[in-house]
Amino acid sequence: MRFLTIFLAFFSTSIFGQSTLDAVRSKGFVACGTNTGLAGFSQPDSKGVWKGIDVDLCRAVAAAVFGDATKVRYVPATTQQRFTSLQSGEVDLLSRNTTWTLSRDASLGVNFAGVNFYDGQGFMVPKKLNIKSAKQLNGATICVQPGTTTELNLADYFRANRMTFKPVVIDKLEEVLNAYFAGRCDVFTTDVSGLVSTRGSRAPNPADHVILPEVISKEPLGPLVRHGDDRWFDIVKWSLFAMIEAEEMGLSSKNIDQQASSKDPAVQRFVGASGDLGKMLGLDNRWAFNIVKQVGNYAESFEANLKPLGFERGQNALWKDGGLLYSPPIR
Ligand SMILES: N[C@@H](CCC(=O)N[C@@H](CS)C(=O)NCC(=O)O)C(=O)O
Repeated sequence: MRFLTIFLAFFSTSIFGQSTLDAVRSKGFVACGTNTGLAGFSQPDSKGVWKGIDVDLCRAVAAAVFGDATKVRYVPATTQQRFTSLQSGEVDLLSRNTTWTLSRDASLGVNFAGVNFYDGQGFMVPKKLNIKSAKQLNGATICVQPGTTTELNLADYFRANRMTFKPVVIDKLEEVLNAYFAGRCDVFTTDVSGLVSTRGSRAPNPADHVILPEVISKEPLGPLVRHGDDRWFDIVKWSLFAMIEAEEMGLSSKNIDQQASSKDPAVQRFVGASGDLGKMLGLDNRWAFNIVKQVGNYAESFEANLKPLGFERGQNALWKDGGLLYSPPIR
């Protein structure tokens, strides 16, 4: 099955000649693979408008390609479906709290285009169990979704610490959460961001649940594209970098109009007033201006989507502020 989908993806991009950029242009929208609903990352609001930092990346790519961040069609996928959805060509990119690992990068026919959220795996437990450390979880019943790095790290962690656990593996997020909140498992484990997000947005009473201090893995989350189309890979990669670089340069949706006439050569290049950086990507020279004007810089996206859920910047601060976010030069 996996080979078939990689084979199909190869045919759809390489043999029939149409690049992803051409295909996206002719259909008039970016098909973006998202989560089925994870507050702060990708989730429709009460009016059905998709919101979140992963959604903002889809919007940034649409702003870069079309000069219009609204030209996105969102295609939700579960943990299990997400890679097939990209491999088969159903979506043009996947922007969905997905961890970059060697095995995914090398064996699924995909390329990770960067990291938009540095994370790690954690454990959430009901406060009333009075558990203070993951080391006390020996014998616990643990809810987890299949097809995730979570499932693999969980097994490693328990083995390394000579503990046992009973996995309760459930495909749909909704159902895993129902199982956990109904007490059918003692523990829910996923990326810490997923714990914070679901506790804040889905727990009947968020204060009844604690996230244990241990972070047992590295989960660099980011967008991915299919192998075999470097032009599209570059566009997605630099759309993310443009949001990070804009923050570093102090360019935001609020000031970019006035900065467009700046005499600073770096700003001139960024907004497309000088040079041909957009053209080099096969885009309009105002590609990055459009991203910042319509979507905002990384900090604006973080503040709008993650701050309200209680997230701090932490590792997701810019490198110059002690975090890990770093864009190569946009020049
Ligand atoms: N980052 C991990 C986990 C990502 C993941 O899918 N987490 C779950 C739990 S927060 C999720 O988003 N589920 C939503 C869904 O299946 O629709 C991975 O890439 O495997």
